[in-house]
Amino acid sequence: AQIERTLAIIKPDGLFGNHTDAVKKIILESGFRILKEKIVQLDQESAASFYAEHSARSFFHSLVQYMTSGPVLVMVLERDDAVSGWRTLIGPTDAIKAKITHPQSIRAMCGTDAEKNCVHGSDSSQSAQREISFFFDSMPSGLQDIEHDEL
Ligand code: YYY
Ligand code: MG
Repeated sequence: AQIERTLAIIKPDGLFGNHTDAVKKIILESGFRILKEKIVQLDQESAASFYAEHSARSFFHSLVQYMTSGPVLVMVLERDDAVSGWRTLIGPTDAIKAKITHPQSIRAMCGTDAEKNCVHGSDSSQSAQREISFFFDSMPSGLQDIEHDEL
């Protein structure tokens, strides 16, 4: 096990559905530290850039519309094996399937379908570095920025 960081996002349906407190409770009870967090309203260009790897997919346009439909809460999480640990907690991409196969997962709890799945998690440590830098270096200001003390 090694200490690493990952990027978590509570997506617009998570914020609108008032799932923020429940998701944060799971994060903290699972031993993560939230190093940074901010609320961001993505525009079309930044949402498309964040999901650039999916730009050729049929769901891309709809995904960008959804991710810009309201604010998101972006967090840097730190823990042993943070990347795989957070992916395990959120569960499968499709929240409909998650409700059947991974009923305890966060996406089963607060997601709706394969698009409105409540939360994001980086899929590798390489992705985590890119995504953390995307939100906290190249896009420094959010609607609300909180820097927690790094002990
Ligand atoms: O990493 P993860 O979020 O679990 O799934 P990806 O395959 O990377 O897809 C990113 C994002 O795209 C997903 O969270 C919702 C959306 N999406 C979709 O709208 N419809 C699909 N069939 C697959 C993914
Ligand atoms: Mg992904």
